[in-house]
Amino acid sequence: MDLQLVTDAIQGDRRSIARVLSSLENRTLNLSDIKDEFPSIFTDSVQDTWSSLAITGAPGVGKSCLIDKILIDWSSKGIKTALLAIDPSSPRTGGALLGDRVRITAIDNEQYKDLIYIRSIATRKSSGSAPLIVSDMVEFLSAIGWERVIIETVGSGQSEVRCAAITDRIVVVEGPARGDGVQAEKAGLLELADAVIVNKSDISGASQHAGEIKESFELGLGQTPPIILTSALLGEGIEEASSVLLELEDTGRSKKAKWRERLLAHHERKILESDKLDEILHNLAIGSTSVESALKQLGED
Ligand SMILES: Nc1nc2c(ncn2[C@@H]2O[C@H](COP(=O)(O)OP(=O)(O)O)[C@@H](O)[C@H]2O)c(=O)[nH]1
Ligand SMILES: [Mg+2]
Repeated sequence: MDLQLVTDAIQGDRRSIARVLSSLENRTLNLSDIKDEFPSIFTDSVQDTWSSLAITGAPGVGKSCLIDKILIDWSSKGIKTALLAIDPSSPRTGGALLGDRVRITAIDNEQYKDLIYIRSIATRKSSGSAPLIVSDMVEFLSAIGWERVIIETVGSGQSEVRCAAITDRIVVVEGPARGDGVQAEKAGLLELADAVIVNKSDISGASQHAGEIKESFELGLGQTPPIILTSALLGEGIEEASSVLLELEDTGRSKKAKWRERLLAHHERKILESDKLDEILHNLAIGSTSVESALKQLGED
């Protein structure tokens, strides 16, 4: 491990932070090794609030625009916030990142730029378990002084849901109603939500959709979390959204669902990062072992 690099990152050098995050991403550096060398930065201080928040929802609902407004609000309050934008599809230099650069204007503000760190992650590139790579990055950023870490992720696909579940809180962003109500697939994500934001309130159907979501919580998803209407475009509801999110409580309701996802993420990492994986896959392929015994062998680490 490049001790100087990690030291520089801890001291706040942006390029070193980026390089450490890249090393965590491509698994040339393990968070556990950083912990061994620099145990003092990983104090488990008793927190009375969250340190990581996932903002998740379908592409185009306005997550990046909302996050931009929230970053501006939080940095005006002096809160240091890092954003990890997870883009499952595009390579690092692809269009999505450039698009997000346009949407995230907060970073261009001289007054706030020291309080904001933005990085996008193309999870498809990573060989390991995406949720836990993101989890390592979040833990590192928190340890080096980023008070709040936001993860922007598309809320579909198991890996993306799991990336959200590694955070302390989850916010689901929705758009106006499209006439299909709240479907089962969406209900699975809403089950994890500590708050729901219905964005694009400047377009008709937003408050109707907020009502549908509220109803679906009342009809079975359990305790209703805060449901906030916003327009990132017009700046409406942003103040409420940023202050609700800042103080967001852990909905007891979502605890078990989150732990289920985290457990699966750890299980996946255990399999994907096992030294024996290659050999076991070979044995499975030639039919010399069974899935049952493969799992048993993988569980022995
Ligand atoms: N009408 C309207 N459009 C919005 C609003 N928020 C974002 N948009 C637009 O929706 C599109 C997608 O926004 P973006 O933040 O990139 O969505 P993301 O994919 O969820 O991150 C962009 O063209 C935005 O200008 C809003 O509150 N109202
Ligand atoms: Mg986005």
